[in-house]
Amino acid sequence: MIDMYPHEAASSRPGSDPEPGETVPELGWPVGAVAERLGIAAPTLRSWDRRHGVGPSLRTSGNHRRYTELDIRRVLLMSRLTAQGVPAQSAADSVLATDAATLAERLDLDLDDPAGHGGAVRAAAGRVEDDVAGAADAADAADAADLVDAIVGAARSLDPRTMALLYRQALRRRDVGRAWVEVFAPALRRVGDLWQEGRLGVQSEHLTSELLQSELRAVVRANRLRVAGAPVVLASADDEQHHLPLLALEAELARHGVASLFLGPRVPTDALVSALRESQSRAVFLWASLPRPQAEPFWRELEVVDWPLEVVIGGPGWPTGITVRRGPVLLTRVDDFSTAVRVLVSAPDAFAR
Ligand code: B12
Repeated sequence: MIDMYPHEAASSRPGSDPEPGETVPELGWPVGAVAERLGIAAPTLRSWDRRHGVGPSLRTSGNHRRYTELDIRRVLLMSRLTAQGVPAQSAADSVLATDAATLAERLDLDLDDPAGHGGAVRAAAGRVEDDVAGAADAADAADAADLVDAIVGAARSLDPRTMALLYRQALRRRDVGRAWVEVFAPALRRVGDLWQEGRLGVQSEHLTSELLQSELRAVVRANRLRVAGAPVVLASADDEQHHLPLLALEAELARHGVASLFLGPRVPTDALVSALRESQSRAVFLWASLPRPQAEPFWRELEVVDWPLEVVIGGPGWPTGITVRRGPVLLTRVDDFSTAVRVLVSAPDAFAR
């Protein structure tokens, strides 16, 4: 069982039988105890209560806050959502609209393993869970390395539940950009290398990427209402099947309030240009993992573009030395995730009114 409340066993809690000599809080948990238990600063807890209504349902006669177990679970969900980049008020709306049973589901409290299997990978996930709940920021680097190891382990043993939990762990303490750079991309590269060396089957690679897609899409969904303005079009180059970096970008752009038109892989180049025109997009990002020809067909298609358009290319497949500067089209090559985000976020919205 992965213990979502690592301090719980050592502490007394309302409604449970006290150990001899234990002091049971009479009404519920005071804010300081909740802060310590969940690793969330007390001022943050007070602010979530005051400003967003996610707080204790009880007060002492002296008007001090007292949290029940259910309140604490709500706070935990609030902290996960905000860590994924959901604005506090939207997170609070979602938390307050969730009933107790669904809350338990959303917190993955049912991660019991009655068959007792899962072995080393599940143990690794448990360790990571404990670390994440209790450790300080300084532990992040080690934590990221543990997560990568555990994700690769879950890929090898085709264990989707553990893998989904690990992805969520990564997103709980980091925004999606950091989670991509520190955890997801390194794990993908390891999985790719192991596949190339013949030490892991392609089914593991599929599982790793399919589950990651659904977690990244959850971040996009959670931020959907924040985005506005002319979109950034996200696509993979021509017949390129790899598109996970586009999903990570879509999620991170959404956190910045930038709209995306996610077209994914295998978009015919003429259809891509039509989409650019119809959506009056401010920029297009093209991903290539596999080698692209120097004479990229898409460059020719761009000749019809007569509005200011930033074309950003990324991924190891692009040859060096590409320059395209045709009228209003500006082509930029980026080598890492954060530069891609910076360039796309600052692309001028020529159609803004
Ligand atoms: C997941 C995956 C798949 C999935 C794709 C699912 C999906 N929805 O995307 C599936 C299983 C479908 C797949 C298929 C194939 N794959 Co594949 N796949 C991968 C894997 C594991 C991750 C891909 C990925 O997202 N990479 C993105 C990041 C994590 O990695 P990166 O590009 O190396 O990152 C560098 C930079 O790009 C930068 N960076 C990282 N993130 C970001 C983000 C942004 C925005 C920017 C700008 C930069 C940046 O940092 C890194 C440099 O320090 C890679 C391994 C790998 N190393 O990429 C293999 C890999 C790309 N695949 C490979 C191959 C060969 C294939 C297939 C041809 C296999 C086959 N025979 O069918 C097919 C491709 C078919 C096609 N027409 O496209 C090879 C490519 C080798 C090559 N250079 O030619 C790789 C490298 C595996 C390997 N080690 O050999 N694959």
